[in-house]
Amino acid sequence: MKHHPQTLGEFIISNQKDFEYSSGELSRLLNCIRLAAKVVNHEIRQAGLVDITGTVGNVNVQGEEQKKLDVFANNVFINALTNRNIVCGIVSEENEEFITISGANNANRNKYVVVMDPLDGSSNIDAGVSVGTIFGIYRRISPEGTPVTLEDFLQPGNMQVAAGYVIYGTSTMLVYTTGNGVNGFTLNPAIGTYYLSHPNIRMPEQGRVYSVNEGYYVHFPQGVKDYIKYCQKEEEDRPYTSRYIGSMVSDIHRNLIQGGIYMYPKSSEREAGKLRLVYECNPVAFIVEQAGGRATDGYRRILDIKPEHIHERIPLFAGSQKMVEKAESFLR
Ligand code: P6P
Repeated sequence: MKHHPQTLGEFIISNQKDFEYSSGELSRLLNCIRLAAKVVNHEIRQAGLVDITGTVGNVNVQGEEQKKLDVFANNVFINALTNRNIVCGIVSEENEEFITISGANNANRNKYVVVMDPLDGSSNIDAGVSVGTIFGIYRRISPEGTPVTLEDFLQPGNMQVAAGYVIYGTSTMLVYTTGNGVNGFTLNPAIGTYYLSHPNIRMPEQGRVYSVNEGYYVHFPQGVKDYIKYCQKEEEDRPYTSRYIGSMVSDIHRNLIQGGIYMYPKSSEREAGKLRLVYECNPVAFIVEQAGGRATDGYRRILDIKPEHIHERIPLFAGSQKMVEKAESFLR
Protein backbone atom coordinates (compact mmCIF):
# COMPACT_ATOMS: atom_id res chain seq x y z
CA MET A 1 0.00 0.00 0.00
CA LYS A 2 1.46 3.34 -1.04
CA HIS A 3 2.63 5.23 2.02
CA HIS A 4 0.21 8.12 2.54
CA PRO A 5 2.36 11.12 3.51
CA GLN A 6 0.94 12.84 6.56
CA THR A 7 -1.04 16.01 5.86
CA LEU A 8 -0.37 19.18 7.85
CA GLY A 9 -3.76 18.82 9.49
CA GLU A 10 -2.97 15.29 10.63
CA PHE A 11 0.46 16.42 11.81
CA ILE A 12 -0.96 19.25 13.93
CA ILE A 13 -3.53 16.94 15.50
CA SER A 14 -0.96 14.22 16.20
CA ASN A 15 1.38 16.80 17.74
CA GLN A 16 -1.28 18.57 19.78
CA LYS A 17 0.59 17.46 22.89
CA ASP A 18 3.45 19.82 21.90
CA PHE A 19 1.22 22.78 22.59
CA GLU A 20 0.92 22.01 26.27
CA TYR A 21 -0.58 25.39 27.17
CA SER A 22 -2.89 25.48 24.25
CA SER A 23 -6.53 24.60 24.31
CA GLY A 24 -6.17 23.95 20.59
CA GLU A 25 -5.74 27.71 20.07
CA LEU A 26 -2.19 27.42 18.73
CA SER A 27 -3.32 24.66 16.37
CA ARG A 28 -6.12 26.89 15.13
CA LEU A 29 -3.59 29.70 14.71
CA LEU A 30 -1.33 27.50 12.58
CA ASN A 31 -4.34 26.33 10.57
CA CYS A 32 -5.23 29.97 9.95
CA ILE A 33 -1.73 30.72 8.63
CA ARG A 34 -1.89 27.67 6.40
CA LEU A 35 -5.15 28.84 4.84
CA ALA A 36 -3.91 32.42 4.35
CA ALA A 37 -0.73 31.09 2.73
CA LYS A 38 -2.82 29.16 0.19
CA VAL A 39 -4.70 32.33 -0.76
CA VAL A 40 -1.48 34.35 -1.12
CA ASN A 41 0.11 31.50 -3.05
CA HIS A 42 -2.78 31.50 -5.51
CA GLU A 43 -2.36 35.23 -6.23
CA ILE A 44 1.43 35.01 -6.52
CA ARG A 45 1.25 32.12 -8.99
CA GLN A 46 -0.84 34.23 -11.34
CA ALA A 47 0.63 37.66 -10.51
CA GLY A 48 1.84 38.33 -14.04
CA LEU A 49 -1.56 37.41 -15.46
CA VAL A 50 -3.85 39.68 -13.53
CA ASP A 51 -1.53 42.67 -13.52
CA ILE A 52 -1.31 42.95 -9.76
CA THR A 53 2.47 43.16 -9.82
CA GLY A 54 2.33 46.90 -10.35
CA THR A 55 2.62 49.25 -7.41
CA VAL A 56 -0.31 50.76 -5.55
CA GLY A 57 1.35 54.13 -5.93
CA ASN A 58 2.04 54.60 -2.22
CA VAL A 59 4.96 53.58 0.01
CA ASN A 60 4.95 51.53 3.20
CA VAL A 61 6.41 52.42 6.58
CA GLN A 62 9.79 51.25 5.36
CA GLY A 63 9.72 53.95 2.70
CA GLU A 64 9.69 51.15 0.14
CA GLU A 65 7.34 51.25 -2.83
CA GLN A 66 4.47 48.97 -1.90
CA LYS A 67 3.76 46.30 -4.48
CA LYS A 68 0.12 45.33 -4.80
CA LEU A 69 1.00 41.81 -3.61
CA ASP A 70 2.54 43.26 -0.44
CA VAL A 71 -0.74 44.94 0.37
CA PHE A 72 -2.77 41.93 -0.72
CA ALA A 73 -0.76 39.48 1.39
CA ASN A 74 -0.86 41.77 4.42
CA ASN A 75 -4.63 42.05 4.19
CA VAL A 76 -5.11 38.30 3.70
CA PHE A 77 -3.13 37.40 6.84
CA ILE A 78 -4.63 40.16 8.97
CA ASN A 79 -8.19 39.32 7.89
CA ALA A 80 -7.71 35.57 8.40
CA LEU A 81 -6.27 36.07 11.90
CA THR A 82 -8.99 38.59 12.80
CA ASN A 83 -11.97 36.71 11.38
CA ARG A 84 -11.03 33.52 13.18
CA ASN A 85 -10.68 35.44 16.44
CA ILE A 86 -7.45 33.72 17.39
CA VAL A 87 -5.03 36.51 18.33
CA CYS A 88 -5.31 39.72 20.33
CA GLY A 89 -2.73 41.65 18.30
CA ILE A 90 -0.52 41.69 15.20
CA VAL A 91 2.72 43.39 14.16
CA SER A 92 3.38 43.53 10.42
CA GLU A 93 6.22 44.97 8.38
CA GLU A 94 3.53 46.77 6.40
CA ASN A 95 2.00 48.57 9.40
CA GLU A 96 3.78 51.33 11.33
CA GLU A 97 1.87 50.65 14.58
CA PHE A 98 0.90 47.31 16.09
CA ILE A 99 -2.67 46.21 15.33
CA THR A 100 -5.06 45.67 18.23
CA ILE A 101 -7.67 43.00 17.54
CA SER A 102 -10.73 43.97 19.53
CA GLY A 103 -14.38 44.05 18.53
CA ALA A 104 -17.53 42.31 19.68
CA ASN A 105 -16.11 38.82 20.01
CA ASN A 106 -13.86 40.08 22.85
CA ALA A 107 -10.63 39.21 21.09
CA ASN A 108 -8.90 40.62 24.16
CA ARG A 109 -9.35 37.19 25.71
CA ASN A 110 -7.12 35.57 23.06
CA LYS A 111 -3.73 34.59 24.45
CA TYR A 112 -1.45 34.88 21.38
CA VAL A 113 0.04 37.65 19.27
CA VAL A 114 1.59 37.29 15.79
CA VAL A 115 4.52 39.18 14.27
CA MET A 116 4.95 38.86 10.52
CA ASP A 117 6.51 39.98 7.29
CA PRO A 118 3.63 39.06 4.96
CA LEU A 119 5.68 39.12 1.78
CA ASP A 120 9.45 39.31 2.21
CA GLY A 121 11.54 39.90 -0.89
CA SER A 122 8.62 41.48 -2.71
CA SER A 123 10.97 43.58 -4.87
CA ASN A 124 11.71 40.26 -6.63
CA ILE A 125 8.10 39.63 -7.63
CA ASP A 126 8.28 41.31 -11.03
CA ALA A 127 11.49 39.37 -11.72
CA GLY A 128 9.72 36.06 -11.13
CA VAL A 129 11.99 35.28 -8.17
CA SER A 130 10.61 33.37 -5.18
CA VAL A 131 9.35 35.31 -2.16
CA GLY A 132 8.24 34.36 1.32
CA THR A 133 6.06 35.00 4.34
CA ILE A 134 7.74 35.03 7.76
CA PHE A 135 5.85 34.75 11.06
CA GLY A 136 6.46 34.40 14.77
CA ILE A 137 3.95 33.60 17.53
CA TYR A 138 4.17 34.74 21.17
CA ARG A 139 1.95 34.26 24.19
CA ARG A 140 0.81 37.73 25.30
CA ILE A 141 2.36 39.00 28.55
CA SER A 142 -0.29 41.68 29.23
CA PRO A 143 -3.37 40.59 31.23
CA GLU A 144 -6.04 38.64 29.34
CA GLY A 145 -9.19 40.68 28.80
CA THR A 146 -7.23 43.92 28.34
CA PRO A 147 -6.15 45.40 25.00
CA VAL A 148 -2.78 44.15 23.74
CA THR A 149 0.17 46.40 24.55
CA LEU A 150 3.48 47.28 22.83
CA GLU A 151 5.36 45.15 25.38
CA ASP A 152 3.57 42.05 24.04
CA PHE A 153 5.48 42.55 20.78
CA LEU A 154 8.86 43.51 22.25
CA GLN A 155 9.54 40.14 23.89
CA PRO A 156 12.92 38.55 23.08
CA GLY A 157 12.78 35.89 20.36
CA ASN A 158 13.48 33.16 22.92
CA MET A 159 9.87 33.66 24.10
CA GLN A 160 8.38 32.59 20.75
CA VAL A 161 6.04 29.59 21.06
CA ALA A 162 6.18 28.99 17.30
CA ALA A 163 7.76 30.48 14.17
CA GLY A 164 7.80 29.67 10.52
CA TYR A 165 7.96 30.77 6.93
CA VAL A 166 6.14 30.07 3.71
CA ILE A 167 8.35 29.93 0.63
CA TYR A 168 6.56 30.61 -2.66
CA GLY A 169 9.25 29.00 -4.80
CA THR A 170 9.37 26.19 -7.34
CA SER A 171 6.89 24.68 -4.92
CA THR A 172 5.06 26.30 -2.03
CA MET A 173 6.23 25.09 1.35
CA LEU A 174 5.27 25.86 4.91
CA VAL A 175 8.21 25.32 7.28
CA TYR A 176 7.66 25.85 11.00
CA THR A 177 8.70 24.92 14.52
CA THR A 178 6.92 24.89 17.87
CA GLY A 179 10.18 24.26 19.70
CA ASN A 180 10.29 20.54 18.95
CA GLY A 181 12.32 20.55 15.73
CA VAL A 182 11.52 21.89 12.27
CA ASN A 183 9.13 20.32 9.78
CA GLY A 184 8.46 21.23 6.15
CA PHE A 185 5.15 20.79 4.37
CA THR A 186 4.73 21.03 0.61
CA LEU A 187 1.47 22.30 -0.83
CA ASN A 188 -0.30 20.23 -3.45
CA PRO A 189 -2.09 23.12 -5.18
CA ALA A 190 -4.38 20.79 -7.08
CA ILE A 191 -6.21 19.85 -3.88
CA GLY A 192 -4.95 22.57 -1.52
CA THR A 193 -3.40 20.09 0.90
CA TYR A 194 0.02 20.42 2.52
CA TYR A 195 1.97 17.17 2.90
CA LEU A 196 4.81 16.50 5.33
CA SER A 197 7.67 16.43 2.78
CA HIS A 198 10.60 17.38 5.06
CA PRO A 199 10.21 15.80 8.50
CA ASN A 200 12.62 16.94 11.23
CA ILE A 201 14.84 19.17 9.06
CA ARG A 202 18.46 19.17 10.33
CA MET A 203 20.86 21.85 9.06
CA PRO A 204 24.32 20.41 8.24
CA GLU A 205 26.78 21.86 10.77
CA GLN A 206 29.17 22.69 7.93
CA GLY A 207 28.18 23.84 4.45
CA ARG A 208 29.79 25.14 1.26
CA VAL A 209 27.48 28.03 0.38
CA TYR A 210 27.77 31.62 1.56
CA SER A 211 24.98 34.13 0.92
CA VAL A 212 25.73 37.85 1.13
CA ASN A 213 25.22 40.86 -1.13
CA GLU A 214 28.81 41.34 -2.29
CA GLY A 215 27.76 44.55 -4.00
CA TYR A 216 28.22 46.17 -0.59
CA TYR A 217 31.66 44.62 -0.03
CA VAL A 218 33.51 47.94 0.17
CA HIS A 219 31.12 49.12 2.91
CA PHE A 220 31.38 46.04 5.15
CA PRO A 221 33.36 45.96 8.43
CA GLN A 222 36.87 44.56 7.94
CA GLY A 223 35.98 41.29 9.70
CA VAL A 224 33.19 40.61 7.19
CA LYS A 225 35.53 41.38 4.29
CA ASP A 226 38.09 38.98 5.78
CA TYR A 227 35.49 36.21 6.15
CA ILE A 228 34.30 36.65 2.55
CA LYS A 229 37.92 36.35 1.34
CA TYR A 230 38.31 33.29 3.59
CA CYS A 231 35.29 31.70 1.80
CA GLN A 232 36.90 32.39 -1.56
CA LYS A 233 40.38 31.03 -0.68
CA GLU A 234 41.63 27.92 -2.52
CA GLU A 235 42.42 25.77 0.48
CA GLU A 236 40.89 23.05 2.69
CA ASP A 237 37.24 22.61 1.64
CA ARG A 238 37.12 25.98 -0.11
CA PRO A 239 36.39 28.02 -2.18
CA TYR A 240 32.72 27.91 -1.21
CA THR A 241 29.93 28.70 -3.66
CA SER A 242 28.19 32.08 -3.51
CA ARG A 243 24.39 32.03 -3.74
CA TYR A 244 22.37 35.19 -3.04
CA ILE A 245 18.77 35.18 -4.21
CA GLY A 246 17.81 38.53 -2.69
CA SER A 247 14.93 36.84 -0.91
CA MET A 248 16.01 35.85 2.59
CA VAL A 249 13.46 33.06 2.99
CA SER A 250 14.85 31.37 -0.15
CA ASP A 251 18.48 31.72 0.94
CA ILE A 252 17.71 30.53 4.46
CA HIS A 253 15.63 27.60 3.17
CA ARG A 254 18.36 26.43 0.78
CA ASN A 255 20.98 26.69 3.53
CA LEU A 256 18.67 24.85 5.95
CA ILE A 257 18.51 21.90 3.54
CA GLN A 258 22.01 21.96 2.04
CA GLY A 259 24.05 23.79 4.69
CA GLY A 260 25.45 27.30 4.33
CA ILE A 261 25.57 30.75 5.90
CA TYR A 262 23.38 33.78 5.21
CA MET A 263 24.75 37.19 6.16
CA TYR A 264 23.21 40.63 6.19
CA PRO A 265 25.95 42.57 8.01
CA LYS A 266 25.92 46.15 9.09
CA SER A 267 27.81 48.49 6.78
CA SER A 268 28.95 52.10 6.54
CA GLU A 269 25.64 52.67 4.76
CA ARG A 270 23.45 50.76 7.22
CA GLU A 271 24.67 50.95 10.83
CA ALA A 272 22.26 48.19 11.96
CA GLY A 273 21.96 46.25 8.69
CA LYS A 274 18.63 46.03 6.87
CA LEU A 275 16.72 43.10 8.33
CA ARG A 276 14.10 43.55 11.03
CA LEU A 277 14.69 41.88 14.41
CA VAL A 278 11.07 41.27 15.44
CA TYR A 279 9.42 39.76 12.37
CA GLU A 280 12.33 38.65 10.15
CA CYS A 281 15.37 37.70 12.24
CA ASN A 282 13.68 36.25 15.34
CA PRO A 283 11.42 33.79 13.50
CA VAL A 284 14.31 32.76 11.22
CA ALA A 285 16.65 32.42 14.21
CA PHE A 286 14.18 30.15 16.04
CA ILE A 287 13.90 27.89 13.00
CA VAL A 288 17.65 27.84 12.28
CA GLU A 289 18.47 26.95 15.91
CA GLN A 290 15.73 24.30 16.07
CA ALA A 291 17.32 22.71 12.98
CA GLY A 292 20.74 22.67 14.71
CA GLY A 293 22.14 25.89 13.21
CA ARG A 294 23.25 29.19 14.78
CA ALA A 295 21.90 32.75 14.44
CA THR A 296 23.63 35.85 15.83
CA ASP A 297 24.17 39.51 15.00
CA GLY A 298 27.86 38.62 14.74
CA TYR A 299 28.28 38.83 18.53
CA ARG A 300 24.98 38.10 20.35
CA ARG A 301 22.44 35.28 19.97
CA ILE A 302 19.53 36.82 18.04
CA LEU A 303 16.92 35.16 20.24
CA ASP A 304 18.35 36.75 23.40
CA ILE A 305 18.23 40.34 22.13
CA LYS A 306 15.47 42.46 23.71
CA PRO A 307 13.80 44.51 20.94
CA GLU A 308 13.46 48.23 21.70
CA HIS A 309 10.94 48.98 18.94
CA ILE A 310 8.89 46.87 16.55
CA HIS A 311 10.70 47.87 13.32
CA GLU A 312 14.20 47.71 14.79
CA ARG A 313 16.90 46.53 12.37
CA ILE A 314 19.71 44.12 13.29
CA PRO A 315 22.64 42.50 11.44
CA LEU A 316 22.14 38.77 10.84
CA PHE A 317 24.56 35.84 10.53
CA ALA A 318 22.48 32.67 10.32
CA GLY A 319 23.21 29.13 9.16
CA SER A 320 25.43 26.12 9.68
CA GLN A 321 26.88 26.13 13.18
CA LYS A 322 30.56 25.92 12.17
CA MET A 323 30.23 28.54 9.41
CA VAL A 324 28.58 31.13 11.66
CA GLU A 325 31.19 30.48 14.36
CA LYS A 326 33.95 30.94 11.78
CA ALA A 327 32.44 34.22 10.56
CA GLU A 328 32.18 35.42 14.18
CA SER A 329 35.87 34.61 14.71
CA PHE A 330 36.74 37.11 11.97
CA LEU A 331 34.54 39.76 13.58
CA ARG A 332 36.20 39.56 17.01
P1 P6P B 1 19.66 43.70 -0.52
C1 P6P B 1 14.30 41.55 0.87
O1 P6P B 1 13.98 42.92 0.71
C2 P6P B 1 15.19 41.41 2.09
O2 P6P B 1 14.51 41.85 3.22
C3 P6P B 1 15.65 39.96 2.24
O3 P6P B 1 14.65 39.06 1.92
C4 P6P B 1 16.82 39.90 1.28
O4 P6P B 1 17.76 38.89 1.61
C5 P6P B 1 17.44 41.29 1.46
O5 P6P B 1 16.39 42.16 1.89
C6 P6P B 1 18.00 41.80 0.16
O6 P6P B 1 18.53 43.09 0.45
O7 P6P B 1 20.12 44.96 0.18
O8 P6P B 1 20.78 42.68 -0.61
O9 P6P B 1 18.98 43.94 -1.85
